[in-house]
Amino acid sequence: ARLPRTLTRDLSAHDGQQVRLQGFVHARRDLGGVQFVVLRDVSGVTQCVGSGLHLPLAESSVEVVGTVKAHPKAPGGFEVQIAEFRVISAAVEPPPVEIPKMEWHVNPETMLDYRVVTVRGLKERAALKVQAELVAGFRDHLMAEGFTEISTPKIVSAGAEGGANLFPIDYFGRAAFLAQSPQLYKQIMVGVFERVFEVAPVYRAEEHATSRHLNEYLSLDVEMGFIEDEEDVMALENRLLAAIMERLRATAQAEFTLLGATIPEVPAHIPRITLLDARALVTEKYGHAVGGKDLDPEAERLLCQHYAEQGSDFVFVTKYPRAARPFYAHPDANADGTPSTEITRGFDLLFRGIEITSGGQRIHDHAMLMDSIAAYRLSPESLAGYTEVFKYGMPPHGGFAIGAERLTAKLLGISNVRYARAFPRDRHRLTP
Ligand code: AMO
Repeated sequence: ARLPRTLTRDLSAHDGQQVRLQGFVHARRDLGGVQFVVLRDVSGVTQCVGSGLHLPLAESSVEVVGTVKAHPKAPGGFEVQIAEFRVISAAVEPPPVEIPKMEWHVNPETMLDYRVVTVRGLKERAALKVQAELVAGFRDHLMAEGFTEISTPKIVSAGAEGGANLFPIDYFGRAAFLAQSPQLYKQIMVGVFERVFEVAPVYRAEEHATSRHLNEYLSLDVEMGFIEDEEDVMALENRLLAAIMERLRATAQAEFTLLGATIPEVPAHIPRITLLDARALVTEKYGHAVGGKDLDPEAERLLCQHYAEQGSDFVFVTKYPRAARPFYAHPDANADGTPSTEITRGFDLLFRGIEITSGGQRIHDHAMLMDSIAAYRLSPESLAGYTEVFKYGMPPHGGFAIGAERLTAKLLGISNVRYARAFPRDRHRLTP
């Protein structure tokens, strides 16, 4: 009978036994009388030694049958002495980059040009593995809290986050756009399932090249009905992040170790500060004059530095002004209970120096929504398909979206969000 396949990470359980491994030729060395093959499978790498072998090119896929021997100097502490060696699928030419020798972020453009191969690198794939576990943790926790996964259109007739940054497309002769956010649809689906989430790419026609912007990114979206106010939404995100980090501790510790990163503690109560107080704090404490109506990237960095000194990698910035939020943001209440014309119940979450989330309570009252659309000078006709549902008993609701690549990059200390995506799209990059 054929030996079942063993993964390289399980070799310690087979010391002295014969195993069958399959994987890729990560590295190879031919010393004449003896040949070394470092075999890479999904779980790691292991050194295999044999003699009289004709080694195939690097990145060929191969099968090894051999005996496991403890070997303190080998990666993983074990080596496999090859009895049978078979090429499953031979590489037809040497890879453009030597995968084991490539340095993280050295010559990033070349690495991205050859991404179909460089993405096989141990660190490259570790970042994607962490993201996969993070997404699984997101799903699991939300489902445990009674959320239902939805799937909303990525080809849409109007923008959700304002007119800028939209990619126009030709939809059988009609004007259409790639979705910037599932915002309006996830709100509509609150009327169906009350609590919903979506994991899907969204599209932003950002023209500027920064280390934090992609033109296509994975948006982790949440929307929850029957809330009291945005505090319920922040509390949910706090629990969700704690659950995600717990999952990463259980499933991705090896990837964090490989990348020299640590999984953060999520405080039981993430600190909150209003936007106005945050702007004042960075000005008073760090002498940084904040431009615009929001926080600029330097202000985000300084605010996070302040909270890191107090032991939190996370901070919620709350009570955003209306001028810095889209039309659907719910106004905050004045002291007398009337709706504020200035301040919303919108918040951002900052993590290790950067915004990873926007969220807040949304307008659910039909008349208030129509007034807001008028105040923002948007076309009620283009939003009619969305506003319709607010005639039918929409409950108070709110939610948020996490940018998956930003969270992954910051978790792992990766300097550019492009390396937190298998095949990033930026202004100049449409392939691979
Ligand atoms: P916002 O536009 O702030 O909010 O986006 C939410 C989060 O998505 C991430 N993000 C990006 N990541 C990579 N590249 C980009 N170009 C990019 N733009 C945004 C960030 C950001 O915090 N509908 C609201 C969310 C909500 O209120 O539920 C929205 O889309 O991490």
